[in-house]
Amino acid sequence: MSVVQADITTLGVDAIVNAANETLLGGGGVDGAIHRAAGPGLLEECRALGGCPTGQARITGGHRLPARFVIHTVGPVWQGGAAGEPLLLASCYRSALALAAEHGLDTLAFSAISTGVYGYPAPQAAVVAVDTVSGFLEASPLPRHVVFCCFSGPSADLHREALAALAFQVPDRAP
Ligand code: AR6
Repeated sequence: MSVVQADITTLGVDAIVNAANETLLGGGGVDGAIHRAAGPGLLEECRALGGCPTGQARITGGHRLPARFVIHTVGPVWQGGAAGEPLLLASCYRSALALAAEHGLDTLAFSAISTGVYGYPAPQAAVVAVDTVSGFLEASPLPRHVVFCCFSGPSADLHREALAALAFQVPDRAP
């Protein structure tokens, strides 16, 4: 796992993960940037998918992006934290990782799902992201590399801190 501060539409990875909405028909934020960079073929492919429930993920081609695929996931809208948001956010990461593994993908870059328009507090979201990805990678050979692609410096710092905190966790298995 690594952290980069970048525009996710510039990354030449196997797949980038989009923070979409349930319609999968585009929007603002990273979703808008991905659709603009990918071109109209992406919207056409998304239309055929018929939407995606919160916490799940769908895969499309990358069209004009340097990434070969886009995995679209729908994060929870933050409602205070007692409406299942952490479980739904973790499910987004796991669903995207499972699709990447199914498609034999090596390198996957995540945007910080739900932390923009959907209002999920960025520090808590970074911990869910890093812990969930770490747990998945322990049990699965693919993907081999996961990049947390952060748009801002503070977001990148939060993901680096969450990664550093992993190193201090006591393993829950007996040696
Ligand atoms: N590259 C990487 N990260 C980005 C980029 C980019 N080009 N642009 C924004 N971010 P958001 P959400 C970061 O709002 O909260 C859309 O309208 C941004 O700084 O894009 O899951 C959808 O259609 C933030 O940290 O997604 C939905 O309706 C993170 O991406 C809704 O917004 C996510 O912010 C989804 O909201």
